[in-house]
Amino acid sequence: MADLQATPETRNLLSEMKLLVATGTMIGHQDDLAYGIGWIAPNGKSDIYRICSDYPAVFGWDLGHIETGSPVNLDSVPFADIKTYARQVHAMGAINTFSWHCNNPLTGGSAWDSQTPGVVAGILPGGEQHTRYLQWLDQLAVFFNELTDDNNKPIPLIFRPFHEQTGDWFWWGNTHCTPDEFIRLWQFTVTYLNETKQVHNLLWAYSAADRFQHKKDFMERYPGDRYADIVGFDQYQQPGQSYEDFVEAMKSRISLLAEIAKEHDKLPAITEMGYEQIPYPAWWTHVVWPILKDSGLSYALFWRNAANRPNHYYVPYPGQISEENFVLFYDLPRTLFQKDIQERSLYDHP
Ligand code: BMA
Repeated sequence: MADLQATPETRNLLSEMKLLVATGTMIGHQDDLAYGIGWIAPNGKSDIYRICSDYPAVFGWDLGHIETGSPVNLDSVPFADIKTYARQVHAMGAINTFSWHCNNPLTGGSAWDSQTPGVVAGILPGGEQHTRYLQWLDQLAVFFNELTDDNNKPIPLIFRPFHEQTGDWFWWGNTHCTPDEFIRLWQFTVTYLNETKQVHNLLWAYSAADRFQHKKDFMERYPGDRYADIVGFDQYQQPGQSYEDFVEAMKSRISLLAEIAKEHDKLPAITEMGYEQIPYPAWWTHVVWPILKDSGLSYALFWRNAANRPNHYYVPYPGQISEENFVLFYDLPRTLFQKDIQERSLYDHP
């Protein structure tokens, strides 16, 4: 494990997730409890629940802007609410995963502000923004350490920082730092949170963009087996892309990922996926299921249903054209939702 001092519950989560792969692939949704189409909490709940009377097995949240001290994240979800949701998720035996679209520490711009060179180099030890980066990690550590359950134990979670690093749109992307700088940033972050801040409830997910053709491209910025628990990538069906093309592209990357996961003893996942607006009524059973069914993936996380951005949604809501097909997808024995995993006691340590 990336954290040799991980809590028993965190270790147990990883072992249980590994065992669960034999049963199926968990289905996840970003910001599922926070908002959806036509509602924002507390006036509504889970678009997936509205359709299936069940929740996803994996819930994604984003910590972007926590580093600024802001009370709300980059998509306007209050961090206090994210904590409440994450506790609910844990109480129902499901899994939380956190990404971090953190601002550019040099310019103060967003995660996508990638034009100024040298940002990663600047936050490494010895760099001019290093102290600022430590303050950011301190804020993260407070959040993770405060995320406790009813027995005051830290809630295990998946942390997926610096994602899509094989692309160039974030300031930590592949054309903005060398592989060595990226790897040093990752390793420093793990060590600082684990050892200096005593955060011991994290599984670390190394999550690439769909910009890799060969194992070596994926592995170019991999921080090493000592620094990751989960390996994954993000890929979306693009407008105009044929279904056959998308299924093929996904399958060939998944087979590379499966080899990597096996060789390095890591858990494979699709850390982000989707087809914006799901314009194809049978997308779930005809496109997603062929991709997932023999994949050996732990989970696939579908992106958010933005309440305030019409047309930016990735799972159906009541009335959406793929709603009925999603229920068929839900009913497949090897797509795992909250009710399928609640009895597994993923966190219990005998
Ligand atoms: C992107 C979009 C943005 C959002 C960001 C972080 O894919 O959904 O609207 O701000 O993710 O959640």
